[in-house]
Amino acid sequence: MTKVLKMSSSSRQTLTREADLDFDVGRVRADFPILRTRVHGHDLVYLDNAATSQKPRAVIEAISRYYDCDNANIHRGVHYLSERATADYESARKTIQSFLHASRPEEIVFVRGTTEAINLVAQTYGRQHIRAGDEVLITAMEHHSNIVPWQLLCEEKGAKLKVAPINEDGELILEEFERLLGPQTKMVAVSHISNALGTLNPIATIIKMAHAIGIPVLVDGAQAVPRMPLDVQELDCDFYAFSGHKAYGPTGIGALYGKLALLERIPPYQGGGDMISSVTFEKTIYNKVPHKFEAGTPDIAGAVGLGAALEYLNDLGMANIAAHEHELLAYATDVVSAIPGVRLIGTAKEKSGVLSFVMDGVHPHDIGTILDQEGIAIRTGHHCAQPVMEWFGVDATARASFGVYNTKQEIDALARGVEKVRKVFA
Ligand code: C6P
Repeated sequence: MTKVLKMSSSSRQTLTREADLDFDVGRVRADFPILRTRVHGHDLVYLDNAATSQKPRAVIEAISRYYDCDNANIHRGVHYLSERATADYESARKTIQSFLHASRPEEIVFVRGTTEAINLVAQTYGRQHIRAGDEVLITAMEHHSNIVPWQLLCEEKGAKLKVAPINEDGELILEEFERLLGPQTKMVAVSHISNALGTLNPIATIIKMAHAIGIPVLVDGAQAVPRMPLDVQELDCDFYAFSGHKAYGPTGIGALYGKLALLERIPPYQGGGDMISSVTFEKTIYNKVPHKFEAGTPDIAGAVGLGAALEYLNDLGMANIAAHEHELLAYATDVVSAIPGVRLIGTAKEKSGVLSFVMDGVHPHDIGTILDQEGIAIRTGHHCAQPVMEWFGVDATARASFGVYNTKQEIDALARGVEKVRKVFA
């Protein structure tokens, strides 16, 4: 049941129009010191970008420069370093704003990553708006981070988690999704790109459908931010969550975009320093958005590193990155699916960045271990998306995921490795 990935002619035309044909992967690779690592006597082939991506020198140096020259706590001191650190942190917020095309920096809340962003929305907007009998609508391909926070909320409130089904290619069945939207639905939460299947969801259509009956939409953008141009205003999503570490930035930092009017109406997530404007034992007045959601000393160096990562991606051009990864995925789909005994898991027409597969008679962990001996890093397991694994009738898959620095030669190495696995288990 393998299929060759296709891209709609309109998306392909857009990418071709905007992509710069000079995208030079050799130059990009030179920006990533870790790619020179040798693994078990082989050049590293890093194909685990959906788990976390490697960091360009620009990011490593920005973090190091921050600690060398600017380190202090932010929003608190009047001294020189504190002002510099505050300026660095707020400038990173502006970089994220412009990367996502949000209308104002106040719409960007720093969080630890996608997981924290979704929990923040569930525990603030969700607790404020969802009551017994209400419904939260997600899809069957969500990551646990976009399932469990809603389950926790539904348990607390006596609400129901509804799951829109997918077809055998791993595509959302839009008519079913629309049928499940109803007067009880109070929130929709959907991944932009599935980490387990690579499916690129029709987010703009989903948002229009939900908004037609006044329901807000949270988009889990963990896999989309590093892979495609984004415009949250054009999408008109209410919340957009992502992690820095998948977008070539550091771990421990990410961002939540929220429409300003929504963020202003919802209560804080955590209490502590910096999220207040005044405190007495009787009453606390909260700080303004976005600081209301950023209690305690944040990951300042992380924010600086994330800002540097998004600037780096902007310099490469997101349309170039999307076109490059599309080419890699199409090539990998062809060569890996041609190997006897391989079955792709996730064959949506619109896909990005991720090739998940299983092999007859071989556990995915064995595929990963044999590939590691060849210097090839992939992820094996359920990818924190157990319900979608169950839907496909597998416990786990082997998953190669691509990034800006990957090449067709590396995919050839992957194919040779998979061929070797097949022979070992023949
Ligand atoms: N997926 C993967 O290997 P955090 O851990 O908060 O940075 O991101 C969570 C998350 C949420 N949504 C999607 C679609 C994701 O892919 C992830 C992280 C990694 O696929 C680690 S499980």
